[in-house]
Amino acid sequence: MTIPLHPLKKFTRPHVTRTTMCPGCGNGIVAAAILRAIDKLGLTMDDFVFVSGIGCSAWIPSPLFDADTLHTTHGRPVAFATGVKLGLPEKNVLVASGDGDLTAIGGNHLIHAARRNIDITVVLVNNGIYGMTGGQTAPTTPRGVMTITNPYGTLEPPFDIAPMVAAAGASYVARWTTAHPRRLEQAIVQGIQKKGFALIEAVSQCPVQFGRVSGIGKAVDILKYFKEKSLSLKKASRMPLEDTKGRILVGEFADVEKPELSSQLEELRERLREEVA
Ligand SMILES: Cc1ncc(C[n+]2csc(CCOP(=O)(O)OP(=O)(O)O)c2C)c(N)n1
Ligand code: SF4
Ligand SMILES: [Mg+2]
Repeated sequence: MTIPLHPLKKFTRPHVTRTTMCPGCGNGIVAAAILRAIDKLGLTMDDFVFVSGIGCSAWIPSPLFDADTLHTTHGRPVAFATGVKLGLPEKNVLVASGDGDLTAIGGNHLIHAARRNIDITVVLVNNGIYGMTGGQTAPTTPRGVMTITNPYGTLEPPFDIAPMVAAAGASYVARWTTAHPRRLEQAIVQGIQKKGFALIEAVSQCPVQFGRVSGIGKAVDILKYFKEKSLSLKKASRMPLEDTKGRILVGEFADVEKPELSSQLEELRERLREEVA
């Protein structure tokens, strides 16, 4: 009897048979959404360079994806990805990393890449906490949640990542949760196709740290919570602002055409070459 291979197996390294993720972690849903998006577009792993930082979510592409992957230092994947895109403009450069990595230590890289509108796709896994290092408060941790670094409850308000990156200048921004895997996949398709900076915020579950400290519970409880709390931007726009408080707004926050950095630099190089010829 032949056992059929998983349709996404062609994208993963044959010798990697285990993951670093805990059971119930949302990272598997996000990884599958990325790979299905690539499959849907008819692209291969040779069309991509994947870049990640440090954290549980940074293990999504590396070592699992059978591709060129850069597992970089904490907070720096967007900076590395910028270098890769400028050196290899023909490649799709996709960053997959966590909320702490990309909005705490790496926050300035993120907003400046959005401002520059460089053609990179960022899949940001927002699990509301530093998962890998034991559950410290992240810039995304909701107010009041008791973490090991805020044992009396987090006092600071969290970043609202998707609108923040849209305001910084990104061409494409969407937010979905791991309870919307097909919407997530479609947003990644859009992000890869967009010529410009694309951010897909994947609100995801960390049952081991966030589920425990927030009191929401196990993976299934968090997924149910995401379903209940999600509100589409379309519906929200027809509601009084007060009624949208405490909801997870999902949908597309930006989808615009504007000048992109790597092609502008290429044009500039071409012009200068002509001028000195
Ligand atoms: C310069 C530096 N500072 C701090 C750390 C410790 N560190 C590693 S991962 C991490 C946070 C990861 O959180 P996040 O990006 O949200 O990823 P998650 O584990 O939640 O997926 C921290 C603080 C480090 N590795 N390097
Ligand atoms: S600690 Fe949380 S984010 Fe990290 S692998 Fe486990 S469940 Fe996932
Ligand atoms: Mg995190």
